[in-house]
Amino acid sequence: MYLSGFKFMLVSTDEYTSKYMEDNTEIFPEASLNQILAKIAAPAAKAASLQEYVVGLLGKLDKNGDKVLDFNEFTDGLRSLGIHVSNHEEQALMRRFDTNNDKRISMEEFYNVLA
Ligand SMILES: [Ca+2]
Ligand SMILES: [Ca+2]
Repeated sequence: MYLSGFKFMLVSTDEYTSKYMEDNTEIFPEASLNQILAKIAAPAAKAASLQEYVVGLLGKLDKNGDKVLDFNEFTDGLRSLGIHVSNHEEQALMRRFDTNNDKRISMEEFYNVLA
């Protein structure tokens, strides 16, 4: 009886811990994500319009010229903007931008998140 009770407690602690971490990863990056988005959008203030800034920026970041950003182009682009983020934040940002979930960020998707 004691042993099975002990085992049960371990299982529930693990479940509690992973649930807690899941909840936390949802809450923690959200605030920092918005800060990163603000940094990405900041230079738009110097451009004629946000649209012009996004077109110019994606032109620079789109290394293979297919008019969309893949994950590597996106993360290299963040670094070239001087924005340093964790792997976790890169993933979260990619999910935020890639609204149709095709693993590519189109100009429209990029614009809509910053607008
Ligand atoms: Ca590309
Ligand atoms: Ca997409």
